[in-house]
Amino acid sequence: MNSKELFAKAQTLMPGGVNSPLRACKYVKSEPVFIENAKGAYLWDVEGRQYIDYVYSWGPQILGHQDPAVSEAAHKAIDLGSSYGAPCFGEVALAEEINKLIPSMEMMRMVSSGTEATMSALRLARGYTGRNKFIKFIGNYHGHADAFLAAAGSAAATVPGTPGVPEEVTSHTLLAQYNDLDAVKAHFEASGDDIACIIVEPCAGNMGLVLPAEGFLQGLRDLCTQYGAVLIFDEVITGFRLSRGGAQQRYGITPDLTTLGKIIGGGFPVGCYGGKREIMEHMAPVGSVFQAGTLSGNPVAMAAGLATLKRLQECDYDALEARTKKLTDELVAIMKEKGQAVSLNRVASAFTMYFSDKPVTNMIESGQCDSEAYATYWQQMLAQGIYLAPAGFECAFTSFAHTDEDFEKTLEAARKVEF
Ligand code: KE4
Repeated sequence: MNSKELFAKAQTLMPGGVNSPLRACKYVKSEPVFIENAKGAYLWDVEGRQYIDYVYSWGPQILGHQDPAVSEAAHKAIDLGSSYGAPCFGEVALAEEINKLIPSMEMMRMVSSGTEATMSALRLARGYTGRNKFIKFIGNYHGHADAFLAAAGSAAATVPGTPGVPEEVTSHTLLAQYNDLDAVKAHFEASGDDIACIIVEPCAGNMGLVLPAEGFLQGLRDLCTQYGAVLIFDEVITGFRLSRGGAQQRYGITPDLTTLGKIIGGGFPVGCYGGKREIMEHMAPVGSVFQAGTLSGNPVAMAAGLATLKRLQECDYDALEARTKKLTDELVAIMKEKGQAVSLNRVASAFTMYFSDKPVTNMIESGQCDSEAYATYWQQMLAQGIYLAPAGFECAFTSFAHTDEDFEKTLEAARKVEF
């Protein structure tokens, strides 16, 4: 069956024909292509068409698809069994490697998704402080746990509200615009002694890429310290993407808890939350805050994640960042030659090109971008074999598998886009 036929059948079996809303390509007024396999920087669809990938499974495949060391580790692990439901070496090895690369994570727990990581971190912060309220930022997406579905980003940014989440649940969710430190201060002045935590994407990736303003993260750190609230960095995207130590290493701010996902699974379902030992020891079975998971610490996922982190220590982040900057600078120049007003946010190997003549520093400005222009751009780039995120509220990612020739082909395709 071709993609069209598969999509028609999929829609009779799954809502929207997908297992995650973004993949339905509604934002770009298109139907999805069904992928058959992937290798390095490339995807092939079920009709054999090749694409240069800039989605990389929404971030995990920073090494490129089927990195030999990661594949070998996963194959070796699966030959020893797929899941034990008991402690195994891989859990200890991956936790040790994460602790080495992110020292603030003195103690941690593996789960099976970023959502599990953030929902557990929130529960822990509430259990540790005995407080209920928490602060999140409009346009930040922390997965789909109820409490976070208030002005969330990513796919949630494209659906009006979220039926099914009781008002009582989100009544404890305090909102502020990203980069608006005064709004955060106001929340603490009003409810400081009932605010358990701030959860923040230290570099936002779910309203498109939005960088933290100078002093923003330090301001959050200081406020949490002042009011005894827990600072949670949601590094599901930024972890091992912005640097080998994530955003907290790049920006030099130490959170109390960190959540991870995506890259640490090497393409397998893994999430992780961790941080100060004193806080983490409130988790069962040591403490009384409960969280559990059948496949937490899955041995195959642990092996793939560990192989990924080991390989990343051989990779040149600065070189990839420089190459990504060169690509995006040229992309912007091409769009401007076409008379398209674009502004681009980039950090390390992640970027978003907004169809807007204004800088994008929060969700208000992101929402004012030209979504029609993005849909046109996306459709024509896909037709030329360039696979971009099918939504304007996402990041594009480069990988260590991208070659200069891939970037040149991407620019060539952009030159041919007609608006
Ligand atoms: P998962 O539950 O999807 O593994 O992770 C949730 C999550 C948590 N925190 C951040 C900062 C995230 O970006 C995510 C998930 N990211 C989206 C894309 N931006 C996943 C893709 C999708 O929903 O299909």
